[in-house]
Amino acid sequence: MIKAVIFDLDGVLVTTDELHFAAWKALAERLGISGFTRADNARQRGVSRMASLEVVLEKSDREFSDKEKSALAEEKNDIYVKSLSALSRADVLPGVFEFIDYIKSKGIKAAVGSASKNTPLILEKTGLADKFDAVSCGLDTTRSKPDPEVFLIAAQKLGIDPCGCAVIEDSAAGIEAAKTGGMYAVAVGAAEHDPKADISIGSLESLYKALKIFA
Ligand code: B16
Ligand code: MG
Repeated sequence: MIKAVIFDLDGVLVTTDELHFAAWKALAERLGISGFTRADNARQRGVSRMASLEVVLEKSDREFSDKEKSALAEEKNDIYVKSLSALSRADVLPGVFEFIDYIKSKGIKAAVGSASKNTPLILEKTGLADKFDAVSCGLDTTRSKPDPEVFLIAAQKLGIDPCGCAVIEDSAAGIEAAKTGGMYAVAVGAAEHDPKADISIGSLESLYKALKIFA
């Protein structure tokens, strides 16, 4: 029986996936890397900042030292964080507040499981901060998705066994992490049709509407 839902952040709760794309694209252009596309960005979903940087740098014909890579990751994060200044409740994806209230009315707990180190800032700016029983993010982890660590920490903070948790994810890395962690995996958005997911649906809003039919 599902006792908790662990929500991914970027691309599931909030539209920040688009802001990540814009910031990486700006960095790529600054480095003279042309042709950084949405297909490249799809490989950055759910994975850490440094792993995302590698996706950009593999399109370059020069090598970068570890020190240069750290500076580039920081440069991208500065661009990204600046773009978060305009973030508000309007950037929360459709159906999110309703879905969280719905599961809570059924006694099911809600947590966040995100690779992003900017999770606290994003939750605060979007009015989502007080909606969760636990938050696990890139600030808590040493390994990133597809390692299950971020979801296992969320389950631990909730005090619920992994097998009682359902993860909602928009990335292949996140779906794999949920399954490796022994959790139920729901694929939405960009991860729709992921063969590793237990169920797959276009959006959280569609999932909420489907649940309400049987409520
Ligand atoms: P940051 P999620 C992930 O968030 C993003 O999908 C991924 O593109 C990003 O690289 C990662 O967070 C790290 O984010 O640079 O803000 O620490 O989808 O796991 O909520
Ligand atoms: Mg995501």
